[in-house]
Amino acid sequence: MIRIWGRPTSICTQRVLWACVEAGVEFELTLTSGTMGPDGHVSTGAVPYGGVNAPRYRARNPNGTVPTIEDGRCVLWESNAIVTYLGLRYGHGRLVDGNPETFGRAAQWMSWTNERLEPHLHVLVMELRRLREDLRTPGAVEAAIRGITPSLEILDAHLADSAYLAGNGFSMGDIPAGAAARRWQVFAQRGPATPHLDAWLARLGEREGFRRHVASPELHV
Ligand SMILES: N[C@@H](CCC(=O)N[C@@H](CS)C(=O)NCC(=O)O)C(=O)O
Repeated sequence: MIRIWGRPTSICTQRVLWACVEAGVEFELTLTSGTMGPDGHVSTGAVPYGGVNAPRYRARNPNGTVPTIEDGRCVLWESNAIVTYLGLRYGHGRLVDGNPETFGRAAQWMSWTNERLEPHLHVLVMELRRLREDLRTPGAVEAAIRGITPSLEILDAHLADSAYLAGNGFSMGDIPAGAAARRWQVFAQRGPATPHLDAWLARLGEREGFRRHVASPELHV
């Protein structure tokens, strides 16, 4: 049993929860956040889950972000690092396949997701759902859609020739981008046609971890 601190609406936490299901790892989730609670974002007056400023939390994760995990004596933060750890420790044949090339390609798409997709998705979720209306920035949504479009096209072109991101089988590399693509799908008002990305998301939609922790639009508020 590992411990996870995070919140179900955090895309970084979703990666870890989904990876646990893939690897068959049992976990206990402690709801934790400095910015979001059951009723939404602090800017609207909602009360956050809290916990991130507690000295014991900061000792585990000095950034005060979520997620953080504890597995015995191993404490980790940074969701891609956690997914990688879960893959190497518990997910052989499910998240990693032992081939350095597949591993490298999976890691490549995981970093790429943080660089190319997440900043724009963060703007979309904040501007369309979370922030109090008078705090929103005119034009920010359009700029985020323009910003993310070339990367969605790169993803779509890659998936034209590859069933999954690191090859023909599912791997840890599909988790961050898959959760990001689902968030995009929930918020996409307009954007490029991405038939191969859509087909890949439909394949991911058949996976238990995705269904439980990523699929519902309520997890993207
Ligand atoms: N790169 C870090 C980002 C950590 C991060 O910024 N997490 C967000 C949620 S996705 C967070 O802590 N938000 C503030 C909060 O909920 O208190 C990771 O992947 O773990």
